[in-house]
Amino acid sequence: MAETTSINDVISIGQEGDVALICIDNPPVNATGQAVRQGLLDAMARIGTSAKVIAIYCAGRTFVAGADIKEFGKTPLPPSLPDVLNQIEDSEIPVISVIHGTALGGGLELALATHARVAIEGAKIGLPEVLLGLLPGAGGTQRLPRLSGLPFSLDVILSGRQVPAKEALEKGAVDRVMSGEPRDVALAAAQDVLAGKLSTRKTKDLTAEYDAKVIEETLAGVKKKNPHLISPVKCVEAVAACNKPLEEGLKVERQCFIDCMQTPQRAGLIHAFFGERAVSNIPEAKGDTRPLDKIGVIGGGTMGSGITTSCLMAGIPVRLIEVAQEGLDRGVATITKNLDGAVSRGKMSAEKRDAALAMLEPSLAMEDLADVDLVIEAVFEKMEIKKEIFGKLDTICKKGAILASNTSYLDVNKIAEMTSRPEDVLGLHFFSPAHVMRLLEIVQGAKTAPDVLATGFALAKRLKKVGVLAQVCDGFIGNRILGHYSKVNAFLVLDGASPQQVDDALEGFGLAMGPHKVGDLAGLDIGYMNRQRMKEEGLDPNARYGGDVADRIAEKGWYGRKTGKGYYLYDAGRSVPNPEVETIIDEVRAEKGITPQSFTDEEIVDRYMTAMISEAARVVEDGTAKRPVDVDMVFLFGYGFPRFRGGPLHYADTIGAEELVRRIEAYAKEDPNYWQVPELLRKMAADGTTFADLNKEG
Ligand code: 3H9
Repeated sequence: MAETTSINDVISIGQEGDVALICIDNPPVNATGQAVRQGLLDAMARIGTSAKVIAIYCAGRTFVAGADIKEFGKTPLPPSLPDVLNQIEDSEIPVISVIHGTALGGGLELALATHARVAIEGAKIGLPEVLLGLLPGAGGTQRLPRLSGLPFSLDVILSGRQVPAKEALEKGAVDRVMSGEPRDVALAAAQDVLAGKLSTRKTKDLTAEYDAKVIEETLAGVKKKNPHLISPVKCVEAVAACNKPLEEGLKVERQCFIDCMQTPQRAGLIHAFFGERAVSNIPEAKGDTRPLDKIGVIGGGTMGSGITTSCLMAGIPVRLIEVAQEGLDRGVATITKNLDGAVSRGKMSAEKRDAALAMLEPSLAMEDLADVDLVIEAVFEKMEIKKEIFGKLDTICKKGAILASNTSYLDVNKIAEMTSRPEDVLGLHFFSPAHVMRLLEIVQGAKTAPDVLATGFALAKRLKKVGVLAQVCDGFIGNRILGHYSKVNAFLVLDGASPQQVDDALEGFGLAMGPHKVGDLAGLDIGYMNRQRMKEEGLDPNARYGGDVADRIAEKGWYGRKTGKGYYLYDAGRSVPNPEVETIIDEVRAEKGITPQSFTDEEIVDRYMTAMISEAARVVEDGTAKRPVDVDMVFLFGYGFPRFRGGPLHYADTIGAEELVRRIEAYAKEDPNYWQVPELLRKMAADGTTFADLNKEG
């Protein structure tokens, strides 16, 4: 084998006869950081005219997965990626690229700037910049349409999806699919170039077929689908310049890229990208784990069935326990329906569904849990029932089995006390529908063993969920914060806003659905039952009770969508505000002597978000959440918080602690019991700390 020469820490070159091989080795994903960019230029210069063809390939698990996202938001260091790629494209010596793993973003753009592309079987290509609030900024919007046409390019750029090698070949984005190790394929393909068996050309010399109507329709569609997002519009704007000479098109692309880079949406989406990974990048998630070869689920209701579906989809056999045959049959039917839905949405094949169902063992006997590695209890939310079940599990389950409760609010320590092995007990709080929602709160009890906790994270990973560590308290991270800020909806309605105005204002902020619509969807009986529970447990005597309107609606049997009536009336897929709710609101206001005031949409959003941030700050302050980013991910993956805002505490930093304290103090003049400044926020306002700073410390 020929010798290799290091250009710098991440780039090396080798020569085999007339072929020069450039290897990028920048773990973990060969991102095009400054050293890669500079190294590529230096390698090209070093090779000079000593070779007749140059092949670029990567070491490690993947081809270049994009620009180095960690560099974004900092002062850019030269050379820029577009400059490097233009120089590669301008090379008089043909340059080819060999893709294995994923060629994403700047990685695919590098390949598009070379003169031919070879994908290794199993490789995928994509331009996922839009998912980070950006657009391909190193020629992707100009070169892909020249190779693969407008409709395919717009689809790839706007969806951010990963395209399999076979499809990429069909669309002309790659020229060949081969099998083998990247270096071997690079050498073989380069030799084919020399032998005239693989042709090369400069992408910039090709003309993109242009269709103004396609651009127009795509733009209209994008604005309708994502009215809040800036980058999809900028993507279309940049692609629309692909009929200009490359240099001009690249200038338009550059400007669009810079416009996106400066938006808070870019910062929010990149926070979400790293946050998703940061939540499990903690010592508690690492270390030894226990086996997860067979799982028991107790309860075949919506939650139990969803959890079972999720485990089966991940290939883990499940024993599902119910007390009565009817309940068990219902559970199996729900699981079958969930899996059928996954097939019809293209998430799994019919064969995989059949294999998943074959791994389900329904049973009426708790004793059948004797050999499972993990039990997830998902029964009715009553402490007495849970205690009874855990007492029984203690006598049935094998030594070392993990006993988990899917409780959404209750004290995991009290549940653990019912067993002789509290170290094996933890909370695994799934979100409905459990086979779809990606959040899993992993609740650490006072005595939970480290390997039990780490197994919770291992389970999240196997189920492709985002596991977030939470400590015990009423509602853990998410429901505790929800319990606090949802009162603001009620207060806003009591004080003068209509449920629809509150919903519209918050949808304008980016929530997929306003809180009253969510209530109608989830069932208004659930909130009602929870308020009754809170009453039984003794409310804060000074608290203003805002639940009267919601209570009266629920007491009429209007539970939302499932009864066709709630805050809205539902008929044949359409909904309109329920006029009878207006009457109820008027009655309650009159009884309480409230003179309605008017709120702007901005005031509604400010109050709602300030309430959410206040409780979120307390959750960080008392350690229920490890860091602000953990709260953010709970809201992105469990509560439909707009991803482009990064999460409530990332958003809080855009307002600033000082302003938040000022707002709370102003609202406190109306209701000093509800609006109280969290100590953490007061301290942050005084010393200028941000939640981002706390993430770094934590
Ligand atoms: C772009 O290219 C802009 C250009 O158009 C224009 C420029 C001018 N940078 O996900 P994983 C880290 S924008 C820095 O767990 P997997 C990640 O944080 C970019 N770091 O592995 C993690 O670190 P840690 C367009 C990155 O196998 C580690 O790598 N490209 C980057 O499940 C492993 O990641 C993208 O958006 C990066 N670009 O998935 C692709 N990517 O171990 C983004 C990853 O410390 N990346 N890291 O937690 C991905 O989609 C996935 O990481 C990938 C691998 C599919 C590649």
